[in-house]
Amino acid sequence: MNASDFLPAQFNAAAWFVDKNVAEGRGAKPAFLYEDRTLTYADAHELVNRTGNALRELGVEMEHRVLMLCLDAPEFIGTFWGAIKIGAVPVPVNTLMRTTDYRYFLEDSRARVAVVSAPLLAEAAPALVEAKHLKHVLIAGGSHGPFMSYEDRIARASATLEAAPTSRDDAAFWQYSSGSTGFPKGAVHLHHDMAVCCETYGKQVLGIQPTDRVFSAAKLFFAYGLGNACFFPMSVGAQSVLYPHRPTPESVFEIIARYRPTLFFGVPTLYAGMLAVKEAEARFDTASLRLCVSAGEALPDAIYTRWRERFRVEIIDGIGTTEIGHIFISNRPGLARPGSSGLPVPGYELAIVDDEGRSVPSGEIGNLRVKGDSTMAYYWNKHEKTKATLFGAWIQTGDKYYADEDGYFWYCGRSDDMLKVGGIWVSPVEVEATLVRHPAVLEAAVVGQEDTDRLVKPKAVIVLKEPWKASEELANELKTFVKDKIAPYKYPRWIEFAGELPKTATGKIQRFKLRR
Ligand code: 3UK
Repeated sequence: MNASDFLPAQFNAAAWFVDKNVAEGRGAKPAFLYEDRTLTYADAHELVNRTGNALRELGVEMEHRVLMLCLDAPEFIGTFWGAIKIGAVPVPVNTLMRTTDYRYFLEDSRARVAVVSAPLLAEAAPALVEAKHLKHVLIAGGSHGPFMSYEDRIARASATLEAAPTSRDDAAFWQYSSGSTGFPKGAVHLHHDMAVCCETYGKQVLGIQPTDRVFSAAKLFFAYGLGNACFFPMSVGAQSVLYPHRPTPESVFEIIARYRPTLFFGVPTLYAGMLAVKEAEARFDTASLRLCVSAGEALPDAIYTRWRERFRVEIIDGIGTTEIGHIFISNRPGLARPGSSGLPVPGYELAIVDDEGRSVPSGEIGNLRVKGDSTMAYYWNKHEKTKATLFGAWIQTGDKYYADEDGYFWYCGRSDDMLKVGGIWVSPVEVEATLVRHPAVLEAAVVGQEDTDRLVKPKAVIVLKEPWKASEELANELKTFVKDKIAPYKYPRWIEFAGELPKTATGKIQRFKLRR
């Protein structure tokens, strides 16, 4: 499926996802349920227009980037679509990161304006103050310190705004994706990409309807959360529950019981945590759910089976990537093969190739390649990484897969050393580099190890300097050390001490030997 088959050449994604709901008479329908407020589609439309105008008044023009460090809250919706509507390019970034990460995102994107949710200001402020290209900062939902208030600026801005005459192939938004080495790469997505995801996965797998109400534990800044809680529901005028806090198993059950969503989106680690809540099926009413979705890492079949037994609803596992925008291989309700990623999503073509790009015989493991029109155009300012990832209309995901005789796809690991931990990337190289900053550590190697739920978490193997001695205390100190220095979810859950690390003749750590 190509966007050119169903979208006009002049196309603005905000007009399609926001304005259309109002134009087609759904203005009075609830769009977002946030804390104790309800935003109707008319409210969302007004918020988007006001934000677009406010950004323009601050000098944002077509193609300028707007960095978003936003919680799942109205300012995310207003800024994301408001920027797109004026032809600018919102760049929502991970809210769990550190000041140094934000420094990089601001520098790499050259954002003119940043919109930041107030609770995230403490971590972001030093980076916001220093950023060379940044002209203005808007702070939403609380005290704004030396910066401007988002609410004040949008209150003063006009509520009417015409969509900029963008092309369906203009850049619409970026999302950063981490790799095992080097800095995160900005995946440049075009105005047509989200519409393609809706025509494919949204319609044909979720079968999302105007009567659906969704809740995504995965946040809007992830590609997974953005589809789940924003563009899929908006594509049909459905409702979405926005939760700005950390999704713990208990809080997620409470939201489900309180808001009664029909669709729920989680990651395997969260499903495992929810299954560990004793008597959850008696304490919380989950009867509203018609379907649950898992992505981010492979869903172990035991979690699929236990969830269905206890909550009487299916979890369908599917694989998506930031670069492709959303899910392109997925199980189908009633046809799931537990442990597999499922069948190709209509609209995407799949291939499994060897390292030279030749198809492997069926049933054999190889590199996954995907062809689909929601794929990013390129990585911003990363030409070599773009060439190593895109092959004409095809993209290589970095995953090893095989397809069985019935066409189901089975995940067999990564071709790099990257780990997916609770659905979020962790680079072993970054954790190792952090560990060696501790005075006791001579060398460190980080590898993935499965926990009791068969989900991968980082483990560190450490060689100590003289005269440091291995101890439980030192292990705990090292874990805390990592948590304090980089995004806390990256810390090693286990520390092992060793006399030496396995290395190649050239001195490269052989992580695969430590995995065995
Ligand atoms: C891994 C999976 C096995 C795989 C994502 C849904 O996770 C998303 O995007 P990211 O860019 O990571 C992509 C990588 O994560 N992965 C994701 N889902 C699965 N591995 N089974 C799965 N079900 O390595 C892939 O290359 O963070 C998920 C929708 C949109 C997304 N961006």
